[in-house]
Amino acid sequence: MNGTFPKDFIFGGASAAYQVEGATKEDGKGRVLWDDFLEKQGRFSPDPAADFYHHYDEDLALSQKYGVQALRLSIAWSRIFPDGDGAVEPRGVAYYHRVFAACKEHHVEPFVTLHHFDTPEKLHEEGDWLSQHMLDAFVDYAKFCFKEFPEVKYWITINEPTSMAVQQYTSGTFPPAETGRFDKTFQAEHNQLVAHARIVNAYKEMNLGGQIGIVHALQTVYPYSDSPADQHAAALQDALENRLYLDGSLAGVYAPETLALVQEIVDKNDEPMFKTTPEELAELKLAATQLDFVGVNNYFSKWLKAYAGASETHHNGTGAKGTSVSRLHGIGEEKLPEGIETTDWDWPIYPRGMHDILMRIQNDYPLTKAIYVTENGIGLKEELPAGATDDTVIPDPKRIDYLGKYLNAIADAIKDGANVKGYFIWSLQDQFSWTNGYSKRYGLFFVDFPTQKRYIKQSASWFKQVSDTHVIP
Ligand code: BGP
Repeated sequence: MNGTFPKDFIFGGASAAYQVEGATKEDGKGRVLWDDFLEKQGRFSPDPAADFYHHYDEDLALSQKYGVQALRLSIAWSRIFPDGDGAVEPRGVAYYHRVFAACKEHHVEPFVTLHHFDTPEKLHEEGDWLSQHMLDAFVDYAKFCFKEFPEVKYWITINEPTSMAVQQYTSGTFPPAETGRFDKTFQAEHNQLVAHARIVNAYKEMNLGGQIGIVHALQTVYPYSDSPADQHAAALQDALENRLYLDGSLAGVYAPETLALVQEIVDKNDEPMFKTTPEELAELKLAATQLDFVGVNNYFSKWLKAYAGASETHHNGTGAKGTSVSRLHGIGEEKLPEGIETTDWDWPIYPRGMHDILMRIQNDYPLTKAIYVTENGIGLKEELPAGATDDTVIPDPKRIDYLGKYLNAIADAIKDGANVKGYFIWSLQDQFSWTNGYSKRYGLFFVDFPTQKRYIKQSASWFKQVSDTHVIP
């Protein structure tokens, strides 16, 4: 315990436009893939979320007060281009200028994601990441942002290409909610990497002096046992969720062993392999040499057991502990070894997995210049105590315990040679969760959604101490 961090290590908070802004119908914002999907599902609405659209100044003031030195936030593409391309909505552009000005005023450095799961509806209907028009429109939107917002010095192209593709086409928890389509999953993964590479290469040509990176969801995958069959299942799951992306974005080339694992998955599911062109592969290669940093989102790890049956998944989106199921045909079955604690949403708490993924990037992807942990945190069921006043502090000892363990794992990785430059807690304030709604709270700041009042959690003061001292208490 008592890990320490280098003096220039940044402590930040993280968010995403659709999860915090609310105001989804305000100031000409265009519709996105989620609007219809959530309306039809009828479980929860993206409005008001944390109403960051109107409360950004308050949240940035709290950030400054509680040692949050940087904020990871995303631009809602459809606030700027309501249809994805074509006419610009000036009110959306003006809003982000106001947000970045407030960041400056409160000494909070913005790290800005261009795509965080919120494809404009028209482009989604054309096939989302499977459509070449989507790729072109995304590159144009990115270049527009680079020119329009010189106040931003840290850009992130895409948030979690893997989890977007897997949830859209394998587990079906994201729109268009298809299941078991590994061919589409891999094609969408590759296409996102191509779009990412084009943007990195364009940004470097524009010579704007800032930095650009990508953010990956990286669940460390371990075999359930030492048996060769379980080890192979882990390798297949790792190829699906981690390896293809890491290769494509950090090495700039898909290793033959990675492609063999992907081929095995699609063959076993009678589906075609994803397609590439020589031009795309050259773009990936160039981008990997120019990338400034990689963001790692790590919350949990997975254990894989061999499995020969049909694909079967159940997403625990309510916090009913023990209900998650993931068995994928041609890959394997997730099974938790004895003794590993989980959250109410069945996410295994395993700080060692954070250490291992950071070391893997450092050791296996030598082109990587810097690593940021761009998301980590714990979702909890939390309530405002009856009779709460403005000064009420929400106790969250479980979060402090989780953060302490994961930060220690990061400090250990730094000691072992990983070039980790910063940590962003998911999340800055309580937010709307894509598949879990409003009951899974992650924030340092509690948001009472009906009144939009903010309350401090105990973890915020703890976080300030870590940020001020760079030592884990
Ligand atoms: C990441 C996403 C975030 C956020 C987080 C927590 O995958 O980038 O947008 O949602 O996970 O996930 P959840 O809200 O499902 O608990």
